[in-house]
Order: sequence, then structure tokens, then C-alpha cells
Amino acid sequence: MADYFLGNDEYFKGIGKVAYEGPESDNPLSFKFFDAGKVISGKTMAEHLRFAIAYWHSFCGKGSDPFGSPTQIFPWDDPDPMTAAEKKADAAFEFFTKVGAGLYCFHDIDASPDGATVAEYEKNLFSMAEVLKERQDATGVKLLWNTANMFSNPRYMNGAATNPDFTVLARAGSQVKACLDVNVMLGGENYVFWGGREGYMTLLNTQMKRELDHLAQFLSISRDYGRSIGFKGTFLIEPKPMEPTKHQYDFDAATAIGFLRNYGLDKDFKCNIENNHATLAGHTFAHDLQVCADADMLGSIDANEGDAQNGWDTDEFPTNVYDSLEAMMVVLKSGGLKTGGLNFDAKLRRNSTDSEDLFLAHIGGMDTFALALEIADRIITDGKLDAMISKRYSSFDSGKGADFEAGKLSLTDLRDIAAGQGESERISGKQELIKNLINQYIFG
Ligand code: XLS
Ligand code: NI
Ligand code: NI
Repeated sequence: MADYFLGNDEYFKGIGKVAYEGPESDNPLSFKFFDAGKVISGKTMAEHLRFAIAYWHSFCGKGSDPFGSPTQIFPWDDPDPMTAAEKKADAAFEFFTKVGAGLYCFHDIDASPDGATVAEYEKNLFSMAEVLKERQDATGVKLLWNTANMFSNPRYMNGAATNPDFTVLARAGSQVKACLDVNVMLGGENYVFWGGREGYMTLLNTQMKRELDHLAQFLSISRDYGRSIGFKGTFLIEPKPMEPTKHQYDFDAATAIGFLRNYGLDKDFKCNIENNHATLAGHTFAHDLQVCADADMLGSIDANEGDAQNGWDTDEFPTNVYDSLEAMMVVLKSGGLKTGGLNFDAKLRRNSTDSEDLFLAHIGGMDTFALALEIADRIITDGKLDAMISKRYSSFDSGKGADFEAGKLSLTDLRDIAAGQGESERISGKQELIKNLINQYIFG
């Protein structure tokens, strides 16, 4: 990956390319566990993990919250919006190359100023896409996915594709069309729909079925347009149960997959699973990943984590090795991330205001997933856990259990088998043993 800032203003002054220095290093600006070129089961760590940087949190989010103003002062700010956007792109590519992430993700209006009209919006976006293309070519950094922000502008307060007002739906369509054009220009590997306001605040004013039909129709024509202009990648739905709506239609992986299948969209769409969204839905990260893996719908991952005591999307950088490890076990067993990636949809805390903090946050996230990858690979290759699981289900491997799986037994057959077999043994699930074993793999 070529360095980017050479010849431009350097925004993260005094910070060079982050290198692997190993677990003994006391240099905070080095990787302790992420060793990009290290081969694990036939692929390098970088190939397995496919890290991506989220433009919005890292280069747009200024730390404001409902109680206070921005705390971040970006050296790439500029009073002229197009100049600011170009400087931001320079800062972003400087960061990508210094931290060593090969992929990035952005919303349209993260990268380019919004417009008062469709034409103005398109003009800004297409001109910024040229800028991004140049930076991609200069550095080798690639686009994991882009998306349309159809939730911030007040016009989307009642939804975008599920808005009861057709004029708003049409405007949303204009954004998706432009974003797909840009995706193809930039060689994006996926295209994301996160339906932040696709849901309702109260059922008392909502025709839910009609809104879901509209959403499906909107996604279908977006798919058709994307395919017609040569988009060969995967469309991704990013489930989230709520926030900002009271109820979001893509509640969790199972709901999103049911919706996609119901409307015949499951050939072109997969899921982008975010840890903090899964936990908001009352699941674990691994649960939503497993639901996708089992349905061959695992597209990509928004790597972050929530706060166990909070009921909202706090978008923290992942540092929890245990959760990440369970996630990586699902990913590895399902054949890896393929065209997906690990996108750090995570933000610095409001009071993390040093320019090195963005590096430290990403280094921590990358190291966490590197550890998770190594340990998950060890657990899988070792086979002890898998052997325990196989044994647990072995009554279905042969005899009547296998006949049941093959659809050869009726309910009456089950009755007759049960009548002749006596009481079942109690077979322990061995949860305590398994958890101890995992700790042994982590710390042993
Ligand atoms: C918000 C979502 C959002 C999507 C992209 O909760 O995670 O950031 O990833 O629109
Ligand atoms: Ni996300
Ligand atoms: Ni989120």
C-alpha cells in the first residue's frame, strides 16, 4: 500500500506507518498482535480480516452529543465545502495507508457536500467520486461498500423507502441511483442499505404491510439498476432493531433474511452484521452471524461493540476478545469473509481528542480481531470442541435418528420408537467444560 500524504499536507503529523512490533512492545502506536503478512491456515491475517475504515465516524463525527457541542477540531476543515471535502479525503487516505487498512466505506454525504437540489447533489458527489478514485488508484486502497444517507436530512423524518409520502421515496431513489453509479466508478465490492428510518414510531399512524411492500419494491428496482450498470457485487442489508425509529423493519438477521426471501431478493442481497445492532436486538454478535452463515447470507461485518449497561448503539471500538473470537469462529467455519470485510463502524469517545486517539482505537480493534482470528483458528484446527459438538448430535448420525433426518419417519413411528425405548438418559451439555476450554485456548 503506497503512502498517501507525500506531496500533500500531512494531517496526522508525527505519526508514521503503524508496524507490527509484537506483544512485548511498549510502543502504543504499533500492532501487538496484527501481523498483516502472517499466514494462518493458508491465508495472511490481512486477507482473512479485510479491515475497512468508516469515513463517517473517523473523519466526520466531531463528538457532539445531545448534551454538548463538538469536541473534535479537524485540521482538514475548510470554510468552502468542496475544499473541505477534498482535504477530508486526503486526511482519510493518509489515515488508511498509515494504519494499513486496505478498504474503506462511506455514505454519500460523508464524502461530498449535500445539495439543495438533486442536480447539485449529483454534481458534488460525482466530482468527489473522481477525487476518491484518484486516491484509490494512488494508494491501492479499495472500496468495501458505500451507501446513501437517507436518515439525516429532515425530509427523511418519516422514512425513505417506507415514507408515506411518495415524493420523499422518489428523492431517496435519486440518492441510491447516484450512489450505485459512484460504486461502479470506484469498483465497490458491496453496496449497503441501512434502513435507519425504515420503520415506525407508532403503529397508530402506520400501514406496515404497505411500507414493507414499498421497501421491497425500492430494493428490487435498485438491484435492477445496479445490475444494469454493471454492479457485480453484493447488496447488503444491515439489520438493526431500533434507534432512530422505535421499531426498525430490518430488526435482526432472521427478520431481514425472512423479508428478503419473502420478496425474492435473497439471490442478490446478504446481510451486513453489526455487533452493537445484534446486542440491541437482544442477541449476541455470534448469534446474528450464525443465523446468516446458516442461510448463506453472511455478507460483511460492522466491527464495533456496545456497552453492556447501555441500551443503545454506542459504537465503541472492539476490544472484547471473547466476543470477537466467537464471531471469528462463525466466520472461519462458514468459509471466511469472501467479498465482505471488517468495517470499524466505531467512534472515538467524545473526550478522546488527541489526534493519535484515532490510531490507538483502530490499532486496538485490529489487534483484537487478530487475536480472535488466531485463537479461533487454533480451536477449529485442534478439533476438540468440534468433536464434542459432533458427539452431542451423534444419535442422528445413524439408525432411527438418521432415518428421521432423512424424512423417513412419521409421527406415529416416533410414538412407537418412544414406547419401546424407556426413559432417555440425561446427557450434559458440558457448557462449563467448554467455557473453561475456551479460556485455556485464550490464555494457556
Ligand atoms: C447505524 C449504522 C450505520 C450504517 C451505515 O447504526 O450502523 O452506520 O453502518 O449507514
Ligand atoms: Ni453500521
Ligand atoms: Ni450502528
